[in-house]
Amino acid sequence: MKKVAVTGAAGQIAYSLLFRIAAGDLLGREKVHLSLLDLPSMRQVLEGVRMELEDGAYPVLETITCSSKAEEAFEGADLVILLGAKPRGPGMERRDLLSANGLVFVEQGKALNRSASADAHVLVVGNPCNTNAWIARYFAPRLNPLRFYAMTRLDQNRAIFLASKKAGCRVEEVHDLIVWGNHSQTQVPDFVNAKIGRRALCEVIQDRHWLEGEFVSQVRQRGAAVIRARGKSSAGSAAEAALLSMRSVLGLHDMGKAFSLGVTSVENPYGIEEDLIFSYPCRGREGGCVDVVRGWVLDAFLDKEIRLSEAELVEERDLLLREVI
Ligand code: NAX
Repeated sequence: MKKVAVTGAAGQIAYSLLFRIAAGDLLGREKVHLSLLDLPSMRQVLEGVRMELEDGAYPVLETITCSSKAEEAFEGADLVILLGAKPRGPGMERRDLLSANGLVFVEQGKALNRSASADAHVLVVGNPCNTNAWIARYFAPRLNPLRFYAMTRLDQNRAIFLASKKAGCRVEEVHDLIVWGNHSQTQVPDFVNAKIGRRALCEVIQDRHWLEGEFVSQVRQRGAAVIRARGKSSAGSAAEAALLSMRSVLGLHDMGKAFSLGVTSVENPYGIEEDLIFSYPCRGREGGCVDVVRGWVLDAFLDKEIRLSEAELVEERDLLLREVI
């Protein structure tokens, strides 16, 4: 049995994610203990979520616990999915959001350090997810630093869909289309190393102007477009991406294939600052964890964009070091 702790469990991504975990979409037939964490003000909503999970009568769902205390919720957790974060309020600048969530992730990092399994895999979804993952890792030195991840899989999936639509092919024919860098407006969808079937994506979609312009910008803007259309941010697609990220990390999905994930890269082959949680082409490793895929070509366009994303992450980290930590 695995204990899966989910924060922000009364929120909208959780409402798409928890029932799928209970149905076995994360761990197959392995039994699950779901540990749900949200703020004290959400206790009643969380209780309703628990009731609905019970009403699903899911065979793999062994136990459900609800808490508003992080240390209690993370106790012995094997897998941790951090959805809970402060949303950006009216008039709030990105730096205010960074500081507000910085404080949340300092506390959650400390709580993970005190009570989670030392081998836990920790996936951060709550934004700004790369820097939040960096803080949680910083304050949880007892845990394996290579098992802190930031979710960029939704960006990858958005890029795959868009490229397949343009090329007129099926989504599963698109390979190695990953996203580099920060989960933000500086993220870099990599059309240079991507393939469609056995051919380079750039051979199939020869319109370089579209790739560098509209393609990159549509992937970056897709989250905002969903908010404009739905009045709420992506939830179903985010839950799918969270499941895929965890399954890939555990070696249950995409073995041998490249996927996007924000990770700490030791002996980084691309010259990115190693301390950052940066999205790379990753590959699952037998027994869990991931390796950064080596040998990808960064042409002048990619290199320039990737350095901008790196600079943004350095700035976010340094702001936190100055103002929060
Ligand atoms: P919701 O506002 O629906 O839910 C967030 C939940 O977190 C709320 O129930 C809130 O009470 C709880 N919460 C806040 N602070 C908490 C804390 N300190 N401890 C425990 N719980 C806490 O947001 P939702 O739509 O579910 O999105 C969750 C997060 O995912 C947001 O930060 C959002 O920006 C981020 N996203 C990240 C994506 C990614 O690709 N990395 C894409 C989807 C999403 O935008």
